[in-house]
Amino acid sequence: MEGRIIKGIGGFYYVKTPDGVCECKARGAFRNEGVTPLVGDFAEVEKDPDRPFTGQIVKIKERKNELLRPKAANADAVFLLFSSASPKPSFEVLNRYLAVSEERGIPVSLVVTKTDLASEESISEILSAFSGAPYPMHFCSSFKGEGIPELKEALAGKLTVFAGPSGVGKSSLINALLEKKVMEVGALSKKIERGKNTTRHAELFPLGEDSFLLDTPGFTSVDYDFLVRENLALDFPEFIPFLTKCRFSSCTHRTEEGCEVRKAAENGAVSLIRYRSYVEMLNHLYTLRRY
Ligand SMILES: Nc1nc2c(ncn2[C@@H]2O[C@H](COP(=O)(O)OP(=O)(O)O)[C@@H](O)[C@H]2O)c(=O)[nH]1
Ligand SMILES: [Mg+2]
Ligand SMILES: [Zn+2]
Repeated sequence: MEGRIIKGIGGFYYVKTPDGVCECKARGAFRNEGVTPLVGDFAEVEKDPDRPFTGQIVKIKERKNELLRPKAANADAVFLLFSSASPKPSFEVLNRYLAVSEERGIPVSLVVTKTDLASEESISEILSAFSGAPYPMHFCSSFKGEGIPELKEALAGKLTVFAGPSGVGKSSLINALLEKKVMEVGALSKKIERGKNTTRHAELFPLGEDSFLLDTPGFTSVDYDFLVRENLALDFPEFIPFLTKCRFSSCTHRTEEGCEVRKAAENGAVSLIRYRSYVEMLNHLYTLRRY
């Protein structure tokens, strides 16, 4: 029988099958082959004929992607959460995350949280920061329930990763969507996290039949040193129509004369904030040694 691994703890894997969740061990052969089952894996399960809801994982289907923090497989989408206030967004960090996501090939949607705290000014700042960027944007408040039904629709049929800086409300939003408290909320980052789910181990939370939510620990920085500087402009998809129009084919889109990307940023065709993030990232990549 086929199912999906939704949790792994202490050598046991919990596989959601059409018959219910099955507690499984991985077949010994996996360990010899160096394959560790991951949350999100599609698995073939052999049920134990003598004990209901227990079995063995005998096969893992090929993965379309793998995530590291936490370890998980086969994500269909990322929700990149940030708040308009408390904490204020760092567009720099968000743009780094978006550029890295372009390389991973997992589609990202932006989710602005805590709209109950938002001023009109902060919302228009966010809209202008991402104007022209091809990422769907949602607005929500877990406290007020605003935007929750629309998010449920956007999540349908997918495994969605909830990512974003600490304290933006990832765990709160998952609780609001599931209408029960599955995640611990609040300032737990400094303490030793134990007990209830505190975003340390990976666990998929089913939302209805075919949607799954995965919480992740908050990030404060994004490592992008592995990005190739010649390709960086492609990781800002809204720049692409301008790239071939620059005067010089070797244009890095910084200070060169006749740069159409810079011109687009100056006249508002692309976001100036996004453009500045690009320049800063590229300057950083040029400071790295290449071997
Ligand atoms: N005003 C307001 N506060 C929220 C909302 N969602 C979460 N918070 C608060 O923001 C803090 C961080 O929430 P949490 O879900 O733990 O964020 P995480 O670190 O991203 O998982 C907590 O104090 C929450 O009570 C919201 O919609 N509105
Ligand atoms: Mg959390
Ligand atoms: Zn250029």
